[in-house]
Amino acid sequence: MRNILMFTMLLFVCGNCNAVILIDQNTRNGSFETGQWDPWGSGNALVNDVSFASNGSYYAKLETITGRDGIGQRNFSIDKNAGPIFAFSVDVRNGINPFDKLDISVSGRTYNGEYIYGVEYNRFEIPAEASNTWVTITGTETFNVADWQELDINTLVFSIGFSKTNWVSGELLQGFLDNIVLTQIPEPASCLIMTISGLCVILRRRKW
Ligand SMILES: [Ca+2]
Repeated sequence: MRNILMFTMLLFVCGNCNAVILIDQNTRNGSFETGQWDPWGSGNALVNDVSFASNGSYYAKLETITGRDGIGQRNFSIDKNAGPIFAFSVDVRNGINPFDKLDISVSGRTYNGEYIYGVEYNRFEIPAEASNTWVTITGTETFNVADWQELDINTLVFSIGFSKTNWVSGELLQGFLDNIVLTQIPEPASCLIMTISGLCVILRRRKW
């Protein structure tokens, strides 16, 4: 029984092994609590309202008459050895005239300047309940191995973009973002090797 518990604990630990936080409420202004856009590309406005924010007191308001609006970050310090998988979590809420789509992507360029991006197509329908409450959208972006090897990590960009299908020219659209988290997580294969290695250490110590 004790061995089962240890093995379960090991699996749990390795589920998060070597995960690198790139953006969260304490890192790179993931919750907008500095009251400044930096290092995000600027949107319409940062609003200080603790009664409305999803996390802390500030949230980002994006407002446009051009049909789409977004924010992003670049100039990450990325360790390629930490793996080609990125997990994200974004809190979204609709304004009075809502967007209906949210596109979230991690992209970059090869050393030759070719544009590459994660294999997932992360376009989300913003659910109707986002008009009354914050909705958390999560997912991953994974670069295939060949792309990851060729990626110039200095070009990596994380972007979040609102849009609306059937947008009418001149229509004012509004949406809110808060509590944004981006992590770089190790490949499952690497984790499995670490899990097996850890298990071997346990078994050796117990002389199984
Ligand atoms: Ca916040």
